[in-house]
Amino acid sequence: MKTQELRIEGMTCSHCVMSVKKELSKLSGVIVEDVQIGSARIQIDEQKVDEHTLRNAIDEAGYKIIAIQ
Ligand code: 9UX
Repeated sequence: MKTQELRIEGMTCSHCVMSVKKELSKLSGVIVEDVQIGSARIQIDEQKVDEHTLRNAIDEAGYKIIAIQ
């Protein structure tokens, strides 16, 4: 497992936080550690999850990843 920090554009309220949490939680191989307005800290299983998967999930929630660290 590897910790990743996502910078997310378009989140402005606590409901956005809930949506992002929910979407990331659906992914097999992701443990959501913390989500705040504009960012998410997760742990990923690199065998199961890549950058593309994360970007798709956040798109699905209606937001956009602007950086992955
Ligand atoms: Mo809050 Mo977020 O009303 O897209 S859900 S701004």
